[in-house]
Amino acid sequence: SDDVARLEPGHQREISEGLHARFAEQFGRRADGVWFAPGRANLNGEHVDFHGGHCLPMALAHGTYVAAAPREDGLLRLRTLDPGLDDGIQTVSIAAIDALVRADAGEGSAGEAPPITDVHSIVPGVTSGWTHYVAGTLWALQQLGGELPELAVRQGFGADLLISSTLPIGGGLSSSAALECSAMLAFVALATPLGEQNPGPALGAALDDALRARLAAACMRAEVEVVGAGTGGLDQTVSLRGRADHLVSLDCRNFSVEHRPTSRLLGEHTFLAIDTQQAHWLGDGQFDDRRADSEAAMRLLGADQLRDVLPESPHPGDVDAGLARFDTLTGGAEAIEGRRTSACRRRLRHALTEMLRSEQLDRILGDEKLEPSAGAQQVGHILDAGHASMRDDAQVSFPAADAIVESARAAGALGARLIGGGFGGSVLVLVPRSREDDVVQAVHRMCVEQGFTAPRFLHVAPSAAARPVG
Ligand code: GAF
Repeated sequence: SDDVARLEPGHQREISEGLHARFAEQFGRRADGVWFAPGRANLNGEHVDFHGGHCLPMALAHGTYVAAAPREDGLLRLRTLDPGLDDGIQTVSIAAIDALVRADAGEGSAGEAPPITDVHSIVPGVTSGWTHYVAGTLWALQQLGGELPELAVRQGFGADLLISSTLPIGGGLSSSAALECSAMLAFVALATPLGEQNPGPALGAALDDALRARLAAACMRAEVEVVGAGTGGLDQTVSLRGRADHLVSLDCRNFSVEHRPTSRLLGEHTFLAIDTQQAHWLGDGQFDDRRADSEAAMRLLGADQLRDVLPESPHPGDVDAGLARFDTLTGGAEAIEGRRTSACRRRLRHALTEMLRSEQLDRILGDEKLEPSAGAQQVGHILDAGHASMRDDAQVSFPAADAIVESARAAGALGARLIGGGFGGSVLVLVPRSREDDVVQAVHRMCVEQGFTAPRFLHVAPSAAARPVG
């Protein structure tokens, strides 16, 4: 029907030109360029990046655009065009952010500033809400420049930024990382020797994979240390290191990346993301709570990271063995580290089975002898198993996501699961191209009938990494 909401990625050139025009209106000067960073959908590997697990994400065509021009007074002036967030131009002082992070790390004098890890205690006028992500990114780049002269931020650098996104904000498709990574490229281009030597589109070519990996780590620091959200690096990695028509096969033990072509799998099939319109926010404590359960299990097992509980090429029996060891070590106690044992065991089971599923998927995607439709069937089953694990073991799903998964399958999808951190966000569906519209219509109708907010649909085509676009 006509009221189905589809989110289109738009035309990069038109978006970039429009942003240049709005920038001139807003700031009364010309932008030096526009930088883009994609959101992501993750086929498998949720809540395992911070445990050294294996993830299989892809970069989306949807993402965040930043138009920017430098200033020389150490101030960031930021405006977002997102109607839900726009509150006019926000001004942030980078020197103040630095002082706050130092005080939090115990390097400043006591009482100098409230701890920045508590989002609500950040002092007004320094930064608030979404502006943390941008300010934190520049702060993290400054830290990185301490090690890498080509990324040293020049003294007194500041910037005007105008931001616009084709992603749903808080929709579980990595709008936060897309904001960090697009701002990061703008800052690298405008503030560092690397940008000076490689102006405009040349910057894209100057960013080799090793450098992109370091920038991803810096974006992650921004989110962990400045925003105070326990992100594990998956989102920033795929945004900066994804590739068109490929999945990223990401080993979070060392953040090494390989690319797996999707052309065979996606010949007759396609991915669809369904934004439930139940916004999630990583900083609200629920994500960290799940993470703390699994970390308690990790310490009980004496592992540095949960990935170490499994051998190099794990099999289902290895998951059972890990759980059996957990049971022996808890010895029937109701709590470990003051957390419910049963909850910690579920988080452990999610992490271990999720890691196993990534290995299985990686094998399927790499198997050139497998007939494509048989491969798609197998991928579909693994998506379904991933959803069950998100719902029953990680316990991060919610009624609208469960109902959408069911409805998509009933309408012809090969598999579907909740992706991202959970407690809101999006469902990823694998569907024969010929059935995509049936799935969209059926899910929309079901949501209206059951009283869920009408979802929004995004066609997912694995796309290129963050880059300068205009
Ligand atoms: C969020 C986090 F930011 C990621 O690091 C990852 O943990 C994900 O949730 C769950 O897999 O997006």
